[in-house]
Amino acid sequence: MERSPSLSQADPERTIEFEFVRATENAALNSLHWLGRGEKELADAAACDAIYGVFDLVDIAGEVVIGEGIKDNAPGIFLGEQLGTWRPGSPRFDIALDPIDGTSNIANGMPNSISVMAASERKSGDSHAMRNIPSFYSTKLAYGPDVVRAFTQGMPPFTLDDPLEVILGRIAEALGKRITELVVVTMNRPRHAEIIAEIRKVGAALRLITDGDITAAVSPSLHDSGVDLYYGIGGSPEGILTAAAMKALGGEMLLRMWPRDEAERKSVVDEVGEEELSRTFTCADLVSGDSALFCATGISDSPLLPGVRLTGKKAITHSILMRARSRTVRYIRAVHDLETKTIHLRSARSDRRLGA
Ligand code: VTB
Repeated sequence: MERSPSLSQADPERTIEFEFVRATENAALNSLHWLGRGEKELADAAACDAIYGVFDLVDIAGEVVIGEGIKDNAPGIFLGEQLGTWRPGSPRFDIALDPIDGTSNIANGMPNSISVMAASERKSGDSHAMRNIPSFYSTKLAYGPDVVRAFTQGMPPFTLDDPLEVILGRIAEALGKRITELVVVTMNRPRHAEIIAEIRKVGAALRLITDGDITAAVSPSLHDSGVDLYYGIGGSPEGILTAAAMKALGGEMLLRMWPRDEAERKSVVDEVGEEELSRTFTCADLVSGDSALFCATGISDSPLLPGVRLTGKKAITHSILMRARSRTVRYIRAVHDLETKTIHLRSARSDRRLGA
């Protein structure tokens, strides 16, 4: 009798997803030493080393389609790099990653840094499942599933060009709140001066953060985050990672490229054309297909996840792991025994023993 393929063959995401948690856990554990030491590049390098180290031992054929480095001008895992062993028969994944979102935060010992990865399975013949947005920054507006539901039930849609008063009015209507009860998060930046003034004028509460807009944009989609809307101009690659999470959480994000100056505007137009530049992308445009997994581990505390806790000879990590196909969201609290736990690093000849 011919046996049907096992679930892990038919849907390799189901088992491979746990390797992604190992990777972000190890990135968090390996970079923790750099918390508050003013060395953001060394923190980033430690996180990258751990991610490479995990995937050097995992049978996938992963291609980095959204990497870092270019944006931050830092050491990093770059676009086009391969992760995994690429052994024949290994499942093919497009990978987006930010080994540390919030490197300045970690360097300054501040909250809001996570290690984060997303992936999408690429079946043979498929083109890239994740879109690469060529501008350095994008405008992003992210809201949760209750607002999405209100739209499907007939609430008039809003666009990125609507005044914030209209947008906040609709969000409040969808959530059954008054505008004054809404909480909006944005990064504290001079480029947000107008947005900040407008939100205050309309009367919503504003939480200003220094960095890390993936956790900020995902938080309206989490019930207990206390955040109703994320709005602001932040990194474009971070937007793709956010989109993968949104697909699993049922929230939505509108994203439009925001060139910094005329020169960037021109280079974006040359690359993708005027129409793409002014287009508003939704999460389904940014991560197409039904396969998306998103995984993050807290390094320092954020609305999404607590940071790493060190308690004597143990380290406790908190991760979130989710898949768009099943929409299962797992919160994984892992207790690592520092006397036995080792981390495989690409750079080292032998595995790093954390407690040593
Ligand atoms: C943004 C944001 C990131 O860095 O890219 C930001 O998306 C950089 O903003 O989450 P500035 O150029 O204004 O400093 C993060 O906050 C962290 O990488």
